[in-house]
Amino acid sequence: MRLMGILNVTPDSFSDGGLPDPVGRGLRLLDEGADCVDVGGESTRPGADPVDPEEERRRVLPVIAALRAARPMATLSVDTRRASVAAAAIEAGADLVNDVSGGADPDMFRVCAGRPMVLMHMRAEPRTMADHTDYRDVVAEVWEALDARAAVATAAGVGPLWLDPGIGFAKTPAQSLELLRRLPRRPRILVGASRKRFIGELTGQADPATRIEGSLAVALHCAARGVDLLRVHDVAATRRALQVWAALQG
Ligand code: HH2
Repeated sequence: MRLMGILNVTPDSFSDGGLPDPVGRGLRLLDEGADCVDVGGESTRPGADPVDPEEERRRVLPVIAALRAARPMATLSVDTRRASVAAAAIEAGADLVNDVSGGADPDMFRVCAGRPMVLMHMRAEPRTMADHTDYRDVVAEVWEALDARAAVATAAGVGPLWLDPGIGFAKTPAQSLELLRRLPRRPRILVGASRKRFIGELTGQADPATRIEGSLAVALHCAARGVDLLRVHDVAATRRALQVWAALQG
């Protein structure tokens, strides 16, 4: 399984906001075995207000450019919902776009044509998504919605695509668990569950930074389900847990 290391260049991300040295952290994630570093300039935690695109660009572009200069061969992604930010990030050296809105910006697929992309499922906006958790069958509806977005992206020439059920995005903790329990077996699934709230609810840990063991349990579950790409904060620990798990599989 491949790992996408999380690098938030934000003052307010739920677990790792306000990093003093984002470039140094990005380099460390690569040294720890991340296959890709995902640079984001907007917190999308439940209830978060949107960030002005100009400010988002100001946060992510220098970090992407510095990582690209230091590691010409590394794979870098930009975590953004805005086509203007995506275009500037690609110009600065990003290889792919990770879009938590699944390509809601009407210009996004044009910007991403000819490139790999991550499409994540959510409903509404981070600020309001906690009010949109009414599903008949969360697993069926999420994957149907993702397949529909993937068809539009493919028709626009975007690909290969990684599809992500959006753990915690317009999902209750119970729905996040259900999506993980019933992950489909298909190629190119990405899961981002690292340090998220459903883990804290299970273990009674309010502080996201302490939720590492629960995050590793999810990582091993995803490995057993054949998930291709895992988006994590704790790259070194996840890599070590997966090494032992892989050896146990023979
Ligand atoms: N989760 C977050 C952000 N981006 N992208 C994908 N593809 N999948 C996810 O599950 C996902 C994501 C939220 O986590 P984080 O970046 O750690 O926090 P914040 O949004 O507060 O910056």
